[in-house]
Amino acid sequence: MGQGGLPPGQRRVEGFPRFGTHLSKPPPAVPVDPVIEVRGAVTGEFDLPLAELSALPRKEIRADFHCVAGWSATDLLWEGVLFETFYRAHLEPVLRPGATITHVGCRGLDGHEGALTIGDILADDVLIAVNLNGRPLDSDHGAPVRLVSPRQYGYFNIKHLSRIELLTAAPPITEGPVIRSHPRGRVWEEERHGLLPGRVVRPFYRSLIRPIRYLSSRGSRPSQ
Ligand SMILES: Nc1nc2c(c(=O)[nH]1)N[C@H]1C(S)=C(S)[C@@H](COP(=O)(O)O)O[C@H]1N2
Ligand SMILES: [Mo]
Repeated sequence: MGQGGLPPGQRRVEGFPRFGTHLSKPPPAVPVDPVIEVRGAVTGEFDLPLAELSALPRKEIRADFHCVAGWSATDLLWEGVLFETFYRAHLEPVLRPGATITHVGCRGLDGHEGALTIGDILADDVLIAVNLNGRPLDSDHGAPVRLVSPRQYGYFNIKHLSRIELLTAAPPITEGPVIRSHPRGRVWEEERHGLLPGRVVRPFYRSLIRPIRYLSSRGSRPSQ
């Protein structure tokens, strides 16, 4: 175990900074009638209005949040719909007959994306989160909704979730060998990197925290 009950190689930060591959780009505007685009191995692709989420039961999760670069925000309270509940209600009934889903590709309004294995995304603590600490998600943290998978590094916790693709095979690797994200990114296994042991890349990733935090805060929009 790492510092103070954190996963290996993680250090606690104060608060919950905006951080991401978006760097200093401001968060995307929330559409007037947001949808989740459902694509891939379904009988017919469709756009599901986010308003439909409110018909599903809500769940609260208290969890720490771990970025692969090495910072952790602790004791966050998320509220939303369990991804599994959403999957059973809206995706399972429309799967292409005979298709075996191995991964679910998720994408945000800003284009950030990642594919979780079906087992990881159906875990009992993975949410489509609507609220953070009792308030609607602000644009820094993923408005209108984001994926929250506390046992995986931040890069799988896709903000501004707007597209889901049901996949029958692992997606092709598009990153180069240096910054190669691990295909599962489980925090307790320290799966930081696709090719190198997590411990080895710690110092390099850690050196990215300050510049990325600085840039990300520059793009931050004051919350309403
Ligand atoms: N849409 C989107 N989601 C994203 C990112 C991003 O750039 N765009 N960055 C990821 C990374 S690397 C991290 S560490 C977390 C940071 O979440 P936060 O900004 O709410 O702290 O968001 C993740 N989800
Ligand atoms: Mo991250």
